[in-house]
Amino acid sequence: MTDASPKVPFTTNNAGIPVESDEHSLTVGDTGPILLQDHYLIEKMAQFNRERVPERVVHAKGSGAYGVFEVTNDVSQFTKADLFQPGKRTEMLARFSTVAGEQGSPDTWRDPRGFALKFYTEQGNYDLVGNNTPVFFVRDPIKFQDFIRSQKRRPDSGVRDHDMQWDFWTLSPESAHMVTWLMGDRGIPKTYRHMNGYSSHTYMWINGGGERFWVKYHMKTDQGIDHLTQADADALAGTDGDVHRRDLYDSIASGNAPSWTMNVQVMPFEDAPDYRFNPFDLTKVWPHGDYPLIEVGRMTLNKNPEDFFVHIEQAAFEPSNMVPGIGPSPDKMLLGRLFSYPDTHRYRIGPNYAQLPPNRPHSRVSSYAKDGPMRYEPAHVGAVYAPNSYGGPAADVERYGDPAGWATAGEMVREAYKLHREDDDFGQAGTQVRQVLDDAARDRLVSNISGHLADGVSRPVLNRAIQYWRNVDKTLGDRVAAKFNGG
Ligand code: HDE
Repeated sequence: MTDASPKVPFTTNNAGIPVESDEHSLTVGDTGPILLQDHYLIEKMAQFNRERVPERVVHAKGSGAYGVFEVTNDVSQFTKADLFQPGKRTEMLARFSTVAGEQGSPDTWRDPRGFALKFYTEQGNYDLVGNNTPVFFVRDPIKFQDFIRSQKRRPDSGVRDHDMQWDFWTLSPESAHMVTWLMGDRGIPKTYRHMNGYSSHTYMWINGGGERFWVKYHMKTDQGIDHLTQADADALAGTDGDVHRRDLYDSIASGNAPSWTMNVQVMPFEDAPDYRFNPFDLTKVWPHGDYPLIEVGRMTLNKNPEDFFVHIEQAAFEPSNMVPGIGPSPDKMLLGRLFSYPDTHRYRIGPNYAQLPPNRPHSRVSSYAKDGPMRYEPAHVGAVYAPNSYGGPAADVERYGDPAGWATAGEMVREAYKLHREDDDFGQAGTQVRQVLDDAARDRLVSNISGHLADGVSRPVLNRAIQYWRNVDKTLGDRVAAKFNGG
């Protein structure tokens, strides 16, 4: 006698075999011992114990959706990338996220937001894995791990600690520009739909004639930028920790598809060496007066994932997924990321993660990779080695031999970037405070900074933080100091 009523299908086990009951284990008599032969009971318990994959070590809490990218402007003079050619329409996946919080953390904590895009192009997946800020806290990947640990939990108490955060930031002055963004309105977007996305890094574009350009991407929300105040965010953290996840899902479900306009700033290849800032320093922006925005296209998210775990928890974004016409730049942080993302995916979801639904290309895959856990798509390449005389694929050096690189030479050193004439750690942060923010936004910035500093930051670190803000902008620093009896 199954539990299924006539109107629903009957339950099976994982092998597709109809099961007798989801209510009662198999026992001797109604009070007797449970029988080892109740393999369905065992399957249910064993499967349950293995439902978790390790969460992302950063960006664990997030949400995503599928959509489409449509080119709206001809940028073929700058890139031969297929997805950016006039008239092109490319399916895509986006995932938005916070950074420091674990999977169960509130959507409304003050934090940068991940803005990860995967374009299923005709030449393989192109992944643009950015944030909702155009800069980042550090400029060398060797410091990233330390930075993240300062934002997470103390090793002794296991709780987060503002003293750790400010200790790291005030000892790493290159963080000042990003911390100014973080402590401002962009640090808590109203929803994932009301924030911009940025490549942050500089990338290379190569056109059909082999000419190279440096570019920075800007994904400007068509919903308009909007934020939550610290007080509203704190309240929501207690009453609705998934508010951003729910908003994105419900908006798309109700047909209110959010969209973003993709723009790029384009720097001629030869401008880089003598530009006033180091154009590859991730803590710097390129003023739009130097290199204005050029529209490329529009991304619209219009399809919710059928299954959150399958499509979003297992989504694997990697900056190393760059298609012909797009390449890296000398940005040390980007080069570090080219290793880290595939490495984290192999660890988190297995070596064949690229075959999972959100990650599998929509174009032909002809790689010689084979076997390994959970592999289910054969290689279809006719031989298991290259070169071979059995019709297996061969790299087309003629068409794809350009390594999208740049000339380089020098001794092996461990040192900071050589400074360009306007490079420093506080200048662009100060410009943002004085020229980009209005009075109300500056007031909120002072309030957010001092509120964050007032929560558990020790006096020596607090003193350094006040000087850090005075270095950004003297008036701002004095206003913060005044909140602590003049500093
Ligand atoms: Fe990440 N970052 N990151 N990051 N990052 C990860 O990969 C890393 C950085 C960003 O929705 C991890 O899949 C290094 C900058 C996003 O699935 C990991 C460095 C920017 C996401 C990783 C950085 C980002 C991640 C952890 C310094 C914006 C979520 C889980 C060199 C330009 C993607 C994972 C998603 C995730 C490494 C810094 C954005 C550990 C080594 C800068 C949006 O591989």
